[in-house]
Amino acid sequence: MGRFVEADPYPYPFNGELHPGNTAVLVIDMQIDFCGPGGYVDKMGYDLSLTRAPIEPIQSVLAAARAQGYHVMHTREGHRPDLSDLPENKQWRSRQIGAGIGDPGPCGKILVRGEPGWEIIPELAPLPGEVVIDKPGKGSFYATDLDLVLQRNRIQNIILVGVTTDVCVHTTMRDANDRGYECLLLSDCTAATDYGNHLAALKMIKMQGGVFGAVSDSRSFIEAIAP
Ligand code: C5J
Repeated sequence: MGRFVEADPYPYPFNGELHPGNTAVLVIDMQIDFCGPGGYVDKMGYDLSLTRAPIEPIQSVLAAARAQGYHVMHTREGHRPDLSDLPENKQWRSRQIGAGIGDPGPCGKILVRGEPGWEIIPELAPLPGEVVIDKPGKGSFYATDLDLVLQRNRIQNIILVGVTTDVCVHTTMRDANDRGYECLLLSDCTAATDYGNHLAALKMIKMQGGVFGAVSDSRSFIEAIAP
């Protein structure tokens, strides 16, 4: 008798082994730069209501997960203050849309570690003792020790929430899947800067019998982990 989350295209996880000892909720990039006024996404002119929509559902998931003793980990996208880890082409492209990474903005230098915009939003602030991974790229494994931390904690299942569905969340999910982690994305706990991209990203996961894992929502996950 395993424990499963109602999910699409299969009940998650595949083996029914869902418990606090082997499962982490990974909160991706819920930073002011992605969902706060004056941050990177706002400077690019995208609709902040899209990237703010997951805040409440994530709060509910974290409360339930923490109450049951599940691991909760967070990531922050950002570059060193001297920008020595910022690829020239990434900076160039961001400047084309008026939100140059490393350039000054209303929330300090955009996507730079230590600046106000780089902070995780207060509504989802990590609790003391929760792992926070600083990443220079879109994926959470690239140039970080996330894999080491997951291995040391014997994590097999990753529950993905955060922003953006089509960029950092998807890149992380694809990479995690290749590394053998069993992945679940909670659709109402993620968002993209374009709603069509959000839907397309969800669809991609569910192809081929769940090519990158499965998709569910906050309510189903909370129900499944209830004692
Ligand atoms: C982006 C992210 N979209 N966290 N970053 O640049 O998805």
